[in-house]
Amino acid sequence: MRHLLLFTLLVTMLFSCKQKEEATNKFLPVDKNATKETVGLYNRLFQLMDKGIMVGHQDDLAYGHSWYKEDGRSDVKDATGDYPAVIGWELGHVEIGAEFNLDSVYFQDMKRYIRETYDRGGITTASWHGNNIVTGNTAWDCAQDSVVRTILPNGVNHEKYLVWLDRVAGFFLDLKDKDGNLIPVVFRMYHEHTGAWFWWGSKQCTPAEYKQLWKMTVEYLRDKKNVHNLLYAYSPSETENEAAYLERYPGDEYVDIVGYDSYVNGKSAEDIQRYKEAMDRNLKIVTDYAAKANKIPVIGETGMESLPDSTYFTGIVYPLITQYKIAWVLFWRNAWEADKPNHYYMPFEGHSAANDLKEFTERPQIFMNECIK
Ligand code: BMA
Repeated sequence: MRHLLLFTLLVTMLFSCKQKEEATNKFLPVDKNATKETVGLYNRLFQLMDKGIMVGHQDDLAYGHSWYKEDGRSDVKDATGDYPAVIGWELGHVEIGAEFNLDSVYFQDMKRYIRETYDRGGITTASWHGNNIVTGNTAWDCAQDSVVRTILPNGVNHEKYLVWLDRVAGFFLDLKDKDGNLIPVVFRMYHEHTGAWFWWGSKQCTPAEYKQLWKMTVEYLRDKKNVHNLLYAYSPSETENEAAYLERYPGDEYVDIVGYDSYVNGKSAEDIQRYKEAMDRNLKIVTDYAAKANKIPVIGETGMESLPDSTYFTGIVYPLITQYKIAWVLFWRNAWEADKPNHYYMPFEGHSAANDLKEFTERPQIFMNECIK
């Protein structure tokens, strides 16, 4: 009898452990060979999303308003006492083998910041303003409508572009934790493509070409370069409706996270009203689609430059985002460059919106790094 009881207990334990594992890793990313940590991150995002919304900030650890490279510093931490839960990085110029990115962040430093974030339980996402391969100019050189075509298989720049992707792959494959395991990252590539300001934009390539570019990139990184620590995020600029949102969508087989980018352009009441409407509309588009397709919805980029409205966080952002279930909202960078004194999207210590950000981050539904540890 005792043996039977013991046996039943063991079977129950085994069964419940299995159940737990299944429950935790219910969702599989587009990379079926994704590392355990990457699958873990994907599932963690689904779980976190049920509880609250994470705060993200671009380049948070590398520099801030009027400072550059001070270990442990963060404008957000100075203003609120904690690091953001999500930190965004920019890979632009990694493709040409540069030592530092287009905003002067050394890739070696970036890798260290990503490790620090991971050790703190935080989440990393990366954008990529890669150069225009035809002209050698920046991502914003969008005068031609044929750059993407030259990159696709059989295009004149295809082989050269694969070398660029090799370097992107090399960066991701060099992100290791202290035990040598790859650190998972959300790769938000070819973003704002419904606008026409990058060489991969809506006037620069056809929907079919854009989709091909996306698929080619995923397949090359995943299947040829064996990069298995990525979740792929699709993030157009704000759109009018689901059809427009999906016009260039490469398909559920190629996307893990669905987001959008939207900013307050200006500071008048009309500008703010327009932003509120665009945010609300796009939040609905991404959350509805994410629910249908089992994806993670996010706000890929947002903000109000210089924060002329000192109640932006509690007065504008909070009431909008808390009506929806999203994983995070990422605010754009606080430029360190002397010639960009007004280019910041998070308050720093002493800024008139600093208390508002603090109050926002202290609300139970809003998650900073400590909340997700
Ligand atoms: C833009 C601006 C630029 C920056 C670029 C890439 O929105 O912040 O100054 O170089 O993003 O990070």
